[in-house]
Amino acid sequence: MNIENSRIEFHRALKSIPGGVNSPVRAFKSVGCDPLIIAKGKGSTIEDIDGNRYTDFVSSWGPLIIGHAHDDILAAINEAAAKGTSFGAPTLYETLMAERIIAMIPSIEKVRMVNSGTEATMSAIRLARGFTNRELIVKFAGNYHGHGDSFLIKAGSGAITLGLPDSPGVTKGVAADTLIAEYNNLASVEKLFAEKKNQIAAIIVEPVAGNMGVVLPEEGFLQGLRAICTREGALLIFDEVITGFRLAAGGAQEFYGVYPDLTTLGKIIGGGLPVGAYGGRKEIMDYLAPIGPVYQAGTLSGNPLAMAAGLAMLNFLSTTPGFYAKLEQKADFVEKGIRANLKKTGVPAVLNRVGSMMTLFFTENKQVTSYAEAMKSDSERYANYFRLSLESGIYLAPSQYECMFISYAHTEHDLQKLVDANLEALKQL
Ligand code: HOZ
Repeated sequence: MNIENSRIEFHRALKSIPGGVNSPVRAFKSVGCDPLIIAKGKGSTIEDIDGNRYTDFVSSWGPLIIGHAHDDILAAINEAAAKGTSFGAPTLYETLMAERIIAMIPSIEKVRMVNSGTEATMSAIRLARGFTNRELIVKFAGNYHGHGDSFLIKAGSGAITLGLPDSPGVTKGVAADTLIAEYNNLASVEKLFAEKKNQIAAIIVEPVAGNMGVVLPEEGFLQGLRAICTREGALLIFDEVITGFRLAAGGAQEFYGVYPDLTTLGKIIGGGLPVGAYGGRKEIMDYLAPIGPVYQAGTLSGNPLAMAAGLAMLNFLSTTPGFYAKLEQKADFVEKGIRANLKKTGVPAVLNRVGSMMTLFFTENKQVTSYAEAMKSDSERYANYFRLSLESGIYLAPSQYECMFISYAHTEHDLQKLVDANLEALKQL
């Protein structure tokens, strides 16, 4: 595989962009090679600037659930762009988007659009603090909620990939307001509430952890968080930036039947354009300015291009008959294939999957249900696996601690190619 142009261009970027990238995991640091510079994508395939083609299982880290450059999304963006790209004033697109989100996500009665998942989570905790008049938040080790200061404590995603779960630059004061509990461990949450009676504003959680690799909530975990919050007068925030519109039309909350007070959204909702949103119960959302005292704003919030792309995306998901059943079938095919390969080769690994998100953890452990278990994975082995997969034309997340996403655009041929490449790579590990 010739990747000379990618190499040259990455080294050029290193001179003008910190680490050569605008988001750390993209630098491929933990997989021991230089990143590919991507030229274009269509459907399930991406092409680098050397002309190499790969079947893409990163899907822009989640947003592209119907593949790259989908015709409906391109048409919607073009139509919106022709009318103007930003007004800093209300547009009809925003109301249509809000109405669509409210119709799809069960617990959302009102919603505010922002520009990224990070903005959504930062705003949601400010709102939770303002509404409850309490200061502390509980987050889970290995969960990732974007790069807001309050969340860069035992953070997942690029932060664990690069060994920076507690970032310098976060003040001691901010760090002290974030309490850390263990995912899938209700006792660790109860302990914090007992120690900090009437001081905790909210629990924020990825209902399915996707940023320490995929870790599923155990039976009763989400229900337990709901019960604790209700009992203690704290708000439950589901960070559905990854799971929203992915596990089901109504996200993880519909999938598991547990309903938070606030939900944060991003990724799929923008159809591949930068967007985020947070929403929830009316009485909480009406605590936001201009009708309430909690401030949050943004020049490009509700941007017409992003709204148009997102509406086209949500329209596709909700009008395509059997969309989620078909996605499940595709993901199930991959799961069965990889499990059979693991059996054949005897490589010790755990495959965690729910719906179209999964992670293959290289570990001697029998299960991965917690941050501690996820961290026991052999990331060197993953790096090797990643490079072997790339050689076979399969583009995976360049980190053991991210998800592999199956999209609606993946064909039977793509999925078989993935399973075959997986077998070849396992044999060579
Ligand atoms: N934080 C993202 C993955 N969970 C990575 C974003 C990117 O590098 O584009």
